Amino acid sequence: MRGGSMRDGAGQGVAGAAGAMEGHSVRRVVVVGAGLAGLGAVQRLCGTGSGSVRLLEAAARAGGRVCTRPFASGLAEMGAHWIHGPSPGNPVFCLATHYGLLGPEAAREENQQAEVGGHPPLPSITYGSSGRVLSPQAVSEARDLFDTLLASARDFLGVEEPPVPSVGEYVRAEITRRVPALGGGKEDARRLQLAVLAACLKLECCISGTHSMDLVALQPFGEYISLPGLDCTFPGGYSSLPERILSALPEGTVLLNKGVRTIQWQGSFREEGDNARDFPVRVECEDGDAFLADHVIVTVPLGFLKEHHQDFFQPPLPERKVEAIRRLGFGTNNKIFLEFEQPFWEPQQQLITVVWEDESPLEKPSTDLEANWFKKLIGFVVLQPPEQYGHVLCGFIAGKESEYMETLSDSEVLSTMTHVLRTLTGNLLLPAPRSMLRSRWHSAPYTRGSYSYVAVGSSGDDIDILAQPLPEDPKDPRPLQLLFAGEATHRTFYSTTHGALLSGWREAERLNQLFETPLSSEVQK
Ligand code: 6YU
Repeated sequence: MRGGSMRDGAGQGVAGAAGAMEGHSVRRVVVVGAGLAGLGAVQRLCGTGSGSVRLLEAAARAGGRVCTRPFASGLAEMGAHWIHGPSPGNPVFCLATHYGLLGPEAAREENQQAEVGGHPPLPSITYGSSGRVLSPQAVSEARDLFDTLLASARDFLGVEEPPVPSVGEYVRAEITRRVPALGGGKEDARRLQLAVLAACLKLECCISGTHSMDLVALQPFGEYISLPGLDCTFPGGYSSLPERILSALPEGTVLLNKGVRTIQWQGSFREEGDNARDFPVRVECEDGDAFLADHVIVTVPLGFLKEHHQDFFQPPLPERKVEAIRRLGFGTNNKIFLEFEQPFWEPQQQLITVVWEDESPLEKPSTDLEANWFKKLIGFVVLQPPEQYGHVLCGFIAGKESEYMETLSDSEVLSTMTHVLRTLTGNLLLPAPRSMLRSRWHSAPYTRGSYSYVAVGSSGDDIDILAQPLPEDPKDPRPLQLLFAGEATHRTFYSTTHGALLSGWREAERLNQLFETPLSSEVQK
């Protein structure tokens, strides 16, 4: 696979991080994907000035699953919402603080030290499907039980033979054991407790980004680490972080609307008119442009890899990596923003949760998506303060029901949401929301879902296999041709922005270490 005519890119001399250093001895790096992993990688590579870097992004904007849009009188986070665990161990928190992007609340010591295990306590109200507000005591009793069961599901890490394969099966078995005692033995109270537990499982589906907790592996569940700190948001939008990183990069480093079609590796590619050097990797874009490189950091989402890995890499990835891609989970969690003329909630309420009172975690959920998709909605976060956002609720919905919602029109979603809220509040005259905006991460062609989880049949080892650079042979004379970053490659922080950022830094550091050694004669020939 020698030769090949370059219309653009490397053939023109790579600008960017070390454009001035461009020459035969400079390593060329291409990064694919401008989410936090890709931007983090480029940030670290540019910092050293030891190679030339290009970042290729398919979309018309950087940020990936960090995506802030204007909505109502404020902003809507279509993707990442909170910094999970904003404390000194969280690089997103540290970077955002360094750039001055967070509000004064987030900076408070008490905020950073709070241990909430990923479930920050917010003042909430729970509506039942019979159109009434449910007793806070009954709700919190069931939630406390669920939290206890979920915490115990984390104790199977390292256990050779867990009792059941999935978190869902484990939790249900534990609930079944406790059924006689639920609700103090009273039938109505027991039914309500079961309905709240069913709602807790749906919330956990949103957190894990999965259709069902029956798909989430029990044994490695405890490997995910929750950092201390009360989750916080970005007053100027989450996108202020990628934008800030982007603005500090040398001009010309990032190319938007540059979808990559294939990555050829283990090759020997030369630029037209330059026989002095060949490159092992050739990155071909959808528009026909091509970039030659010594190293490519691939940060495309696991959802994209699941769908395209076969054609995306030539030669195909080794079987071990293909199996890891297949086994790891990547599900959908979407948001539905609703703007109201006037709030129907009290000013102090920050969370509105929903319980379908006839449901039980011990019964099979309905598979009739058309009739029941909206029952997967867990409830709403109230965007605050109203002076900044307007009267806006942000609903969350995961799984196949969420994917089905993506196929509906805006007006269908809006009218269903209106119907749901009228049912829950018991107010059949509740005015319809004034406007609506929702995410559609499953349909997004360069994402194909929301974030990763460790699925039944996979383990943290699969995450490490996914992260392993290629070629696998450490003695290969042309090492680190393909490197892999992105949230799904972080063993303990997968599914988060800090996991994504750290993974990008990790791969940049891997290259920076290599760059400290001189180019081998093999590469220079
Ligand atoms: C967090 C949160 N959060 C809600 C929702 C979503 C996510 N996350 P990117 O996709 O960003 O970048 C890849 C780029 O590659 C992209 O720009 C593509 O266009 C591009 N690309 C693809 N193909 C290409 C091609 N062929 N050529 C060129 N370019 C190509 N995280 O910390 N706080 O509140 C949320 C939330 C609706 C969708 C989230 C949250 C996840 C993060 O958004 C996500 O991990 C990172 O942004 C990914 O960055 P990246 O660079 O890797 O990819 C036990 C246990 C439980 C485990 N879970 C607990 C944590 C729960 C996670 N939180 C979720 C909650 C919300 C609300």
